[in-house]
Amino acid sequence: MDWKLSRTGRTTNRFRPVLESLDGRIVPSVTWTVDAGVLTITGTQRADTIDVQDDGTNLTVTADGEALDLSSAGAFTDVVLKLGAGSDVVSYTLTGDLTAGTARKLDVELGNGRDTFTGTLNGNLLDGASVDLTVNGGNAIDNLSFSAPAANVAAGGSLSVELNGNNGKDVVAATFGGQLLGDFTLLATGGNGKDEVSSNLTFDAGSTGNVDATVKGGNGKDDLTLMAVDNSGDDGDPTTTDASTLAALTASVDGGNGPDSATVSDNVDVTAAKTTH
Ligand SMILES: [Ca+2]
Ligand SMILES: [Ca+2]
Ligand SMILES: [Ca+2]
Repeated sequence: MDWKLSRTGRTTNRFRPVLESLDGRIVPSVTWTVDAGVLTITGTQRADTIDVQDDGTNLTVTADGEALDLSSAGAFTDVVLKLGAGSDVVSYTLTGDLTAGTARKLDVELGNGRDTFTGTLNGNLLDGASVDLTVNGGNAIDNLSFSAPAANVAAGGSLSVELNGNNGKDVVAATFGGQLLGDFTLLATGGNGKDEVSSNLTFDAGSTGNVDATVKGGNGKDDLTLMAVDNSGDDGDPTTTDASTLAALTASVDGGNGPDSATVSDNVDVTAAKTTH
């Protein structure tokens, strides 16, 4: 650049910096507190987007695209997310193996509004590690999903997932696949309204743990699925039928009130629903 031109062109400085005052900020933002080991993240009455990334040791929380600075939060064991009204979007992703002995507890209250929750385990639960996830959709049409397509649960570990659509026409879906040496508990409910609740579970060869899976439609005409594929005893020979090596497998579908339909595997008990195997 010609500096002489710059000097003479002062009044048309094209690099003028622009500063925006935050004093007049109208939109309230997500806040957090830590009390007695519980990190509570509170959303606004508008649409919030909260993403929780869990590398198996540490959590990184992003709210509306901005990372929350939790450096002063100290130690916490439980995370509570309260989203309030608005169409909120919440995601939790385990990106690595959950460290042995770690207890991860998340409680997500999506509140009013059409909300979306996506839970994903892309890692295993190592010895004695546990994930305890509870999601309530609250009122309105909610979409709740949990997916752990290849997540082994080691000895002494546990995976507990509760997804409640609550009021409104909800879509609730849970998927698990992996070798289970510990405990697996699932409760997926539609609540009031015409809901679609599905669960597809596969327990890989060598699984010796406990399975307790329940799908409930609640009021309204619901479309329910619970497939519990028990490959625990698979010896690799497709011509033989292998006995389960799971310590226990309890799986049930309860349609509740309304003309419900259930698609289930043979090991699922069905109450109050037209059943398709
Ligand atoms: Ca909100
Ligand atoms: Ca809701
Ligand atoms: Ca519902």
